[in-house]
Amino acid sequence: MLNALTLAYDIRLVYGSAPVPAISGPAVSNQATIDVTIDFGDSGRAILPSEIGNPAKVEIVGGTAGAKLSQNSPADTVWLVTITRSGGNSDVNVTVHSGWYQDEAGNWNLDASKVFIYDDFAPDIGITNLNISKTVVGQGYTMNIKVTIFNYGNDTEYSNVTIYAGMTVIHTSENVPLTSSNSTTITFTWNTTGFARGNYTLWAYASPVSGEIDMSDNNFTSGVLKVTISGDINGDFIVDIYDAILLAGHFNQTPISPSWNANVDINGDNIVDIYDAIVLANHYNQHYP
Ligand SMILES: [Ca+2]
Ligand SMILES: [Ca+2]
Ligand SMILES: [Ca+2]
Repeated sequence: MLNALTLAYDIRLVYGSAPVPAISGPAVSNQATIDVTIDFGDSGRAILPSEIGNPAKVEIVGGTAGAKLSQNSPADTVWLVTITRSGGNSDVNVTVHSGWYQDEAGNWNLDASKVFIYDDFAPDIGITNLNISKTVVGQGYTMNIKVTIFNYGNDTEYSNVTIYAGMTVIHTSENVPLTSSNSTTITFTWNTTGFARGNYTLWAYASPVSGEIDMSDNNFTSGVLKVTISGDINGDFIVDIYDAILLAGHFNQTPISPSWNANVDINGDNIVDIYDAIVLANHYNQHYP
């Protein structure tokens, strides 16, 4: 008797209310797409792809529902769907309309709606380029690294920009002022003294500014830089005739020369001359390992 009463109470508790859909997603700034989770609040019925974006069912205004990213197995009652903004700049309103989705007890779902607001000038910065002056540098010599940051937002922002060689921090510029809708470039001369020979991935990171949401463009990776034996111009970690041929072929050249190659300018003084040849000669036949 007691068990039967408990069972009846449990049934009423579980099936007594209609499904309440929930719509959630990230705070939106100026992303072109947003990932929105639509939870139908009941596992009793699978949701069909045709019902997502249907004006009478799951209506999406101001954007286009893309492919479903995940589901709540086995029934598709929780959808994660990417919505692409119409024209890239409209607010997106997601509405689950009432009266089309029913739970096992025959109750219709309730209405739910959420607006994702587009802000064209939300705080957002991004690194747009990382330029290295050479791709092969003799151990102990210097090279220049330029990092370009763009401020997409409405206000002047300040960011700390950190440059890495592999996982090692080689430079930090703090509170770099970034004016609205403008690029800012910081230049850093890296002295490779003390860095082991080998390949380094150079990359930079700009710390997020207050209110920034889109962090995907706050780091930028360049190609690989070789720190090698001084005199190794072609980056094969041996100083030999092939490097000497390169040096001879670019002799007397400067950055305005049509075939200028910064890697040949071993000492980095913007001319390929006898001083580079002396460095090469001093390390001739050296190799690593
Ligand atoms: Ca950003
Ligand atoms: Ca070489
Ligand atoms: Ca030189």
